[in-house]
Amino acid sequence: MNARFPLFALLMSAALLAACKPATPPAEAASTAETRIGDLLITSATSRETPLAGGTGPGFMTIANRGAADDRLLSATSPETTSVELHEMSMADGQMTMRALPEGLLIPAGGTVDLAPGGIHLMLIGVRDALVAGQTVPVELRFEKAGTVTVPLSVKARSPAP
Ligand SMILES: [Cu+2]
Repeated sequence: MNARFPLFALLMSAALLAACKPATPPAEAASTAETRIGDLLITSATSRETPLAGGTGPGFMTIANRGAADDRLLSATSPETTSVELHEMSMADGQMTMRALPEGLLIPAGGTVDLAPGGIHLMLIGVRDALVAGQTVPVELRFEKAGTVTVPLSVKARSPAP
C-alpha cells in the first residue's frame, strides 16, 4: 500500500518528539475472533504496526449482515486514538487517493462488506502509543440498526512474510 498520508510531515515531527515509551503489553492475537451484534457478524478485524505514538494506523475487517434489513456503519471511536474515520481508497489519474465517507458504509441485507488494504478501511488517527504486532486495539463501531459494539483489532506486522 503506497498511500500518501497528508499527515506525513506531522508524523516526522512526532518522530523527533516520541519518547521510548513502552507499548501496551502484547495480548493474544485475536484475528480469528468473531464479534456478533444483532444480525451482524464481524471477523478478521486487524490493524497494522504503527511505529510512532501520535501516528495513524488502518483498521480492516469483514462485516456480514445475515439479517433481512440493510444496516449502516455510521462511525467508530477508540479509547486508544484521538479519532477514527471511515475512509475509501481509490486510484484516480494513477494516484492513490483517500477520501472520508461521511455518509457511513452500507452493510446490505444478506451481504458482506470487506474493509481491506487498498479499499475501504478505518483510519485510526492519533494513536496514543505505537501499535505493536500481537497487541489488540479496541474499536467501538456504531451501526444504524444493530447498535454499538466493541471489536478488538489484532495488530499485525506491517510487512508480513509472503
Ligand atoms: Cu485512510
